[in-house]
Amino acid sequence: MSKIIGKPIKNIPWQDKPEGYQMPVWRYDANPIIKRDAIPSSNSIFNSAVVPFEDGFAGVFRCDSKSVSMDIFPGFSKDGINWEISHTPITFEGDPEITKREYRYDPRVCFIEDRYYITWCNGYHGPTIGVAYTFDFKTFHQMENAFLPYNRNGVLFPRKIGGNYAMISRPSDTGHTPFGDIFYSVSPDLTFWGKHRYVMGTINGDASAWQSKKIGPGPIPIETDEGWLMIYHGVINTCNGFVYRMGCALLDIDEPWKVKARSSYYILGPQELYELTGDVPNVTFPCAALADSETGRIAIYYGCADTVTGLAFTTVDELLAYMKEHPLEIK
Ligand code: BMA
Repeated sequence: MSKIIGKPIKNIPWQDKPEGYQMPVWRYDANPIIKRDAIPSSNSIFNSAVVPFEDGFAGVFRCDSKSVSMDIFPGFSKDGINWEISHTPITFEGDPEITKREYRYDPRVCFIEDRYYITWCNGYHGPTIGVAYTFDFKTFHQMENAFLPYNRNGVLFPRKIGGNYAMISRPSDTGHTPFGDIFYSVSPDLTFWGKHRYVMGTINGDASAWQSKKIGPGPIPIETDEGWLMIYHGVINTCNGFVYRMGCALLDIDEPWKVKARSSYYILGPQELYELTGDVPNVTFPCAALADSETGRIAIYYGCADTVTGLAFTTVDELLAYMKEHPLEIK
């Protein structure tokens, strides 16, 4: 048994693995948990992030509007499954140069020390990584953008590493980026970021073709006694466009740019109708994972076909065993 390091989450949403199920990640049987029109203005609600909060859960949700603008909205839940999402987007306090909104999407939420940090893909003359914090999911304070454009998918680590805050991200271009690798950066103050290190990239050839076009970080990495468990997205380009699946890797605990293990097989991909069809077909895009240190249970929240939000389950042992069973050679 491997151990998740962190607080227990007694009320983590959970269903047991169906009898005889072959894959290491299984879906909630009443997916999708959030429908596209869950708030009056929304065209779609997907790629969203949740964390334990008070005696339940809070989250930041990507709700694209019926004008198909992208913004992020706070929400609360008692059980992590039924969500009350605000009908108005987050407004940020901070330097007006930084808080003025172009677009906001694909949020992540990370509790560090005493507050909840939010990172997201923030329009600032091109996509970059927005950073903000909140204590209560009511008042939000925006900080400087972490990087120069262009970057999407900035994901914080839940504690300082080697004395610094740490983030993994995926540098990109202005469009639908036909490339993408994962990099690691550190900061003493969550404002100035540097010491950028390459973590891992795409895999060419048939060793792991599902991640041949681009990869990018997903949920906040999960601390375990074997290293940081990283769930990420991997993309292949097909004659019908990009297909987004999920994979997992294990990063060194003190030097997380060093990859200790990575699975050649994906852990979940578009197979159910709500993942195969929607505004952007064939997308399963993880943005959050709850991890219970007492039981090793993990609940993954993921966007389905850029339209609705799904929930899936696994355990730390399932993912570590899967990486051993289907290893990718680390170069
Ligand atoms: C990425 C982001 C995600 C989206 C995905 C598939 O580049 O825009 O928000 O889920 O494409 O469309």
